[in-house]
Amino acid sequence: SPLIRREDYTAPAYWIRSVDLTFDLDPAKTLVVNRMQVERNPAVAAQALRLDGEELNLTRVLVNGDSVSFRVENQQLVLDNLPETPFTLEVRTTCAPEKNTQLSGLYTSGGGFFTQCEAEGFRRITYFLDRPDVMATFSVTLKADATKYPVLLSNGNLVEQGTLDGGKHYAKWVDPHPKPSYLFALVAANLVCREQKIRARSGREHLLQVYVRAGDLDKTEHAMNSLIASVAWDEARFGLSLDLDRFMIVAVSDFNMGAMENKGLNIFNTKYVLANPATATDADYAGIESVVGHEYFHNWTGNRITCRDWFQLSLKEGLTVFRDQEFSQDLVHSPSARAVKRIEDVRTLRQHQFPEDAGPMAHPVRPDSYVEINNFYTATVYDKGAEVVRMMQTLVGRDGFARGMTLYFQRHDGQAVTCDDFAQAIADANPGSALATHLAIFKRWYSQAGTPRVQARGHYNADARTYTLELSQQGLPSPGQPTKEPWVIPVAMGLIGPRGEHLPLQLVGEDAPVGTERVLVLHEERQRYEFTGLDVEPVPSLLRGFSAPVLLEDHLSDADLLHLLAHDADPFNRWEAGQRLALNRLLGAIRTGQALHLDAAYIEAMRSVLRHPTLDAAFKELVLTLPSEGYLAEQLEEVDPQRIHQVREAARLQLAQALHHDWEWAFETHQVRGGYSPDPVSAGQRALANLALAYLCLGASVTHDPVWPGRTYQRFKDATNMTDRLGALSALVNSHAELAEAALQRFHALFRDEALVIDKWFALQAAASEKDGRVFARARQLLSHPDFSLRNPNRARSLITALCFMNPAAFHRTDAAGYVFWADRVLELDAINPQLAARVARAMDRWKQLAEPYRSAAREAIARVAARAELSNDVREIVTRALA
Ligand code: B3K
Ligand code: ZN
Repeated sequence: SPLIRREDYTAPAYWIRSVDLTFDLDPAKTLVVNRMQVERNPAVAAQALRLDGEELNLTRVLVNGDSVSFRVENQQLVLDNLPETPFTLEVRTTCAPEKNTQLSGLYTSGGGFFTQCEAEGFRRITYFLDRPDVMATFSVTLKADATKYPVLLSNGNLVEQGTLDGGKHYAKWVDPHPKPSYLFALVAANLVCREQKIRARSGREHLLQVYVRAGDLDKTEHAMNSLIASVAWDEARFGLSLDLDRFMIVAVSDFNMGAMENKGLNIFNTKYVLANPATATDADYAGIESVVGHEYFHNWTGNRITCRDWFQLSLKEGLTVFRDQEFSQDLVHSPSARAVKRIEDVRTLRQHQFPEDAGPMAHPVRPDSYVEINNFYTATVYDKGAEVVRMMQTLVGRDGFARGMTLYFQRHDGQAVTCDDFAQAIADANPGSALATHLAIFKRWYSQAGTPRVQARGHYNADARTYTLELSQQGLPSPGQPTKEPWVIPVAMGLIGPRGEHLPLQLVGEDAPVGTERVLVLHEERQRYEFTGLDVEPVPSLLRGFSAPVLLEDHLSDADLLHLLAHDADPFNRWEAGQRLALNRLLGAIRTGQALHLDAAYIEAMRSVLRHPTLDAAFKELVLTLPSEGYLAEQLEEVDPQRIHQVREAARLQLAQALHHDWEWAFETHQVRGGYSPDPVSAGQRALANLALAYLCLGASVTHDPVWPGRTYQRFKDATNMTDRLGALSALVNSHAELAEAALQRFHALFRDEALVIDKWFALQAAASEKDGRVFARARQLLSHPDFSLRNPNRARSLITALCFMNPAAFHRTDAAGYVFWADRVLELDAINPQLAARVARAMDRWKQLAEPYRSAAREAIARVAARAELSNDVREIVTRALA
């Protein structure tokens, strides 16, 4: 299957201006009548019309009502000798939704019909120019059995509905906004909805609806509230209002990813809609808020302005992730709660995007080539893409960025554009800004893969009262990119004095200090900054708020880090200092092979954060959580996952023991009374109480004192919300307490009918802290549990992703059984759902980093998958790159 290259882009030879679709819906055989208004694109040389199609049965082709000759070539429908003037093309096809296990195109789930078209699923519904730069207005008529499928939905406005013969009914929907085919959607199912009318600032009324299965209506309040908040936020922050009378969200339980921003008809994985206190955790509530926001924000960034081609994917995804991150931050009011969200986002970036950017799948934010576009919905395109947008905002300021967005919409509303167009608009709205000045260099963030390394060295000259900071940058080779040029790197920074004071920042040549925080813009390989007027030697606080997605080597000592942990005004860097202190200790023990001993200075620093009178509980929980095994692995040249696990577990145990009384205190003092609310303050208290409980149970696993496991089991039984119940269960399971088995059984019995909770039950067991191979053995057994299935993506992920991605010590075994498990699942899944199989395949991305015997065994497992003849393009691309 061929490599598609960005530089080969050409405009389409034809435009499709409008589409009229009629669906006669039947699970075994759905008839699709597709009438298109087509015209030649005069800007392109005359040529045949080639419409994309996949797994379709073609029954008829008419041009202006007459049958014509046609051929099907490489799955495309090819038509020659077409009229010079605009014409009507009618194509009739059938497809089999119930056989569509890939969940791309039109498929059935829980007895209803649903669609997923991005990126190239529309061609599995009908023949079309299935590319994002072809935008058409859609009118859609759905016909289906009235009893089985009482709800019939598509994009836009409902213009007609009625009954038909044979127990059927129909509905006709018209979407006034031209859109690319990837934004098409339909739903035909037995659903109920929560609805709410809202009045926008403009005075326009909108109907908001959340559709779910009949038993789930009591789990839709939070999604609706999140949607209402999203509409208000986009108006307030960017002046963007809803452009439709009706906006619908539909939940479906079989779905390949989180959700999809189809125009006016967002289709969601149930995981990102359904929540009530009994079934959903605080993290679930937060996830729903950000995904509802994300899909809603796509209405402007993605739908009104879309991508010219799929290489520009980050144009909509990076920007929309940035917008949903800002939305969640703006919903909370304290600066520290904002910082907590930022820390979580950075943790995700480092956990997923940094390894991606250092491995065989490394690619620029705007990729240069792909085999299967679905493989490029990546952490790089999404999360690094969001960081690129965030850096633009840092360089032009918040108001400047809002001006840039306004210009972007003035210039490009209704168009399919490129990442260059976006960056140009932000820069043009901010002439004289660092972004405008260095735009060409800045855009290397779109073209160069890999995480830049930034070195910082400071020198204090007491006689001259100056502090010299030298910053340099370097990029390592990545696939297809042996050398790198400098990036534009905004470094937000401050200088902290010996008493914890924030020193005024005045560079040599400036008349006066410019506050106590500023942004240095590194755009050359090496730059020096000389700060003046300093009577004391400062500790630098660099890259505040993680102002650029880089690896910083600042050569700070332990004493410097302890100082920042105690005094930095920037909460992100305060957290970072705590993580660095832990990293230094853990990496030291991992590298030398010596036993870990956490020193008194570190323990005391952790104690004073935990006991701090004013810091937020949520922030404390983040500081007291050690860097993950995956993050530790990324810091090492050669990775022994068992050694990492051993050392990290030793550190956890020492924190459990040394801070025993502090954990007891933390648990007792962070109980949330009253009804459940997912607000950040109560969520933070629950998070800290649950962390305390985990440490208390861990401590008890060596003392054999039954008190805390007993209290934890009681709390598990009495819990009135899922966060506390799952927290207690997790504390028991992860400390291998005797009561864990009883609790697991009870949990399953309580929630046997709640699919999303049963997913948690599988995931908790598969991601549990490994001990003597028991967790792996359990995970393998769970494959044959009656509730397990590879056909439902959430369920498949609950076991496989939890084991292969989230549990390195259970997965990487000296007997290679984890890799055998992985290869078997990838091959099984590939026959059902290649997109999902390719995701799972990426668990082996970093195999070259592994020490022996893991490395050879991993290579063998990947080679076994690659050797399979009937592999999908999706999986083949991943394993080929891994072996390259
Ligand atoms: N745009 C969709 C992702 C589609 C993935 C296709 N494999 C969801 C989102 O990013 O909002
Ligand atoms: Zn998106």
